[in-house]
Amino acid sequence: MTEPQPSDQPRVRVAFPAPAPAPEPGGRPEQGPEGRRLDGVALVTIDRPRVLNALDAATIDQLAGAFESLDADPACRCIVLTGAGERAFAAGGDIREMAEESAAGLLASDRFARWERIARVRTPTIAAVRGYALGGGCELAMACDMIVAADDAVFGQPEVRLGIIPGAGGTQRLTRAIGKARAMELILTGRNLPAAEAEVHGLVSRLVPSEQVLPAALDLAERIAAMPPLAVEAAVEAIDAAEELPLREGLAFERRLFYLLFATEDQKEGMRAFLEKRPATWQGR
Ligand code: CO8
Repeated sequence: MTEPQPSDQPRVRVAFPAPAPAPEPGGRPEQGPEGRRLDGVALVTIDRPRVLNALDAATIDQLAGAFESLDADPACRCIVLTGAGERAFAAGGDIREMAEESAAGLLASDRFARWERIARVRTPTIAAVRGYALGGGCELAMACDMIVAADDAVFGQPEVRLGIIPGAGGTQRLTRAIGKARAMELILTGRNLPAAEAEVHGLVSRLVPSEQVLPAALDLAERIAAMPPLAVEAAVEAIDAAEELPLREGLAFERRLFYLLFATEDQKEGMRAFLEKRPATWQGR
């Protein structure tokens, strides 16, 4: 059995700018400091592979801190979140830690406030999922804006098997992503959802061979990071609003953001560059 990890030990690694993936197939982005870096892209890694990257309170705190610092840095245009090792993105909340919790303790510590800090960042986020994304791990992936999944990824909300229900958004985000009937079946039985099924039902944006998941997520992030930042931010805001607003209000919100972008230099530059048949240079203004 793994020894409990001291709570002051780092559980999250941040690389910004992220190293480019090694050129050979399946290479991980681990080459030396002289290697190419991806402009505007951050790579955040949950680093507890011995317990399949289980999410204890210290890990979530460190993740929230890392996401907020990157979000506050205008040079960071896209964040990729992944799990260390090949077996898991994250196998859920840390059951060893949770086993000792009480209702009063959870209420008093408002345990999920730190999870909300992760979902609230405005910089686009991509979960690169290899292996298990269960319980809190599935909820964390769904809190990201996009999920790139390996063909060996396994999603699921198995909480019912522990006598609880999802608490970090699983009943809400999974239902919105794959529909009520499927979410009911998965959450009430704790059945796992293999990657191929997750793709068919729209939970993941892209499915790739397992060794390609990080390169594919970093490539997607690099392409997003190269776009005009204010337009990207407005698009994320408008798409997020689609989950919360009635259609009429969502359309009105989208229209306002559309009009607002005509007050940016990037809109002038983007359209001028198109007409002059040259690449645009974005200012983020
Ligand atoms: N928490 C703590 N430790 C874990 C977790 C976890 N969620 N998952 C795996 N581990 C540990 C195992 O205990 C084991 O450690 P050790 O070597 O010390 O025994 C190590 O990781 C390797 O795991 P296994 O030996 O079990 O590996 P297998 O390949 O046999 O099985 C599974 C892999 C199927 C993923 C299995 O580990 C498993 O079922 N894990 C638990 C999955 C689960 O139930 N997740 C949901 C947890 S509840 C939740 O997420 C609610 C979140 C709410 C947020 C918190 C608010 C308080």
